[in-house]
Amino acid sequence: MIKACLFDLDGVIVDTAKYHFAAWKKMANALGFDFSEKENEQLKGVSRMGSINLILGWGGITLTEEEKIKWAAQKNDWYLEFLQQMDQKEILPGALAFVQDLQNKGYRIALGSASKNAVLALSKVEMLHFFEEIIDGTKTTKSKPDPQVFQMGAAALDCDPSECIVFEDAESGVTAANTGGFYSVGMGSPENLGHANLVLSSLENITIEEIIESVLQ
Ligand code: B16
Ligand code: MG
Repeated sequence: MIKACLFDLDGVIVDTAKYHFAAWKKMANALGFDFSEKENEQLKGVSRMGSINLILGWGGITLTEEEKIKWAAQKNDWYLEFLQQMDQKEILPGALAFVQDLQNKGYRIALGSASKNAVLALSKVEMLHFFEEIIDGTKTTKSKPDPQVFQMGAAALDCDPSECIVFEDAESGVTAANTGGFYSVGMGSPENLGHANLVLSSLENITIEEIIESVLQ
């Protein structure tokens, strides 16, 4: 029996990827190089320090650990400037109504995100109150595809992974869910999310009952 839904944040509830991209681009440009939107796709679900390592690799730049920490903090300041301007318009299509419906029906709801800014982003779009538990980058020690973030979410809700559905837009996030024994719904394209139990392009025009029927079969 499904009791809970665990949601990734960026790419599932809100589209913060465009702000991460803009802030990382600013850093790359300041260091004298650029990277593409296609390369940016690879950063989805990747932690802050994991992201800077990938980006510096694309620019062929070597920095000391101390310099990396300084640039990652600068990127985060730029990212926070974008976050401050966010409002409910940034919620991805269907996400608000879907989560509201889950709450009305008594499902447990938690967040499982790599971001250390998850609480702020959820507050800006006025969705923080829906989430009973928030497991984010301030609490985890292992990155997706490790299932830790979702295992912690399930444990906090006192549910078994087999009673939870994970909603994820990143390939590594779907792998994390599957490895942890969760049902998985990939948000995006079957091209890279084909390993999910179900792939959806958005949370619009779909009910939790339809999703459960599909993932359980
Ligand atoms: P922060 P998610 C992830 O969010 C983003 O997809 C990824 O691009 C970002 O680097 C990561 O959070 C860390 O974010 O710098 O705010 O701690 O998809 O796991 O909700
Ligand atoms: Mg994501």
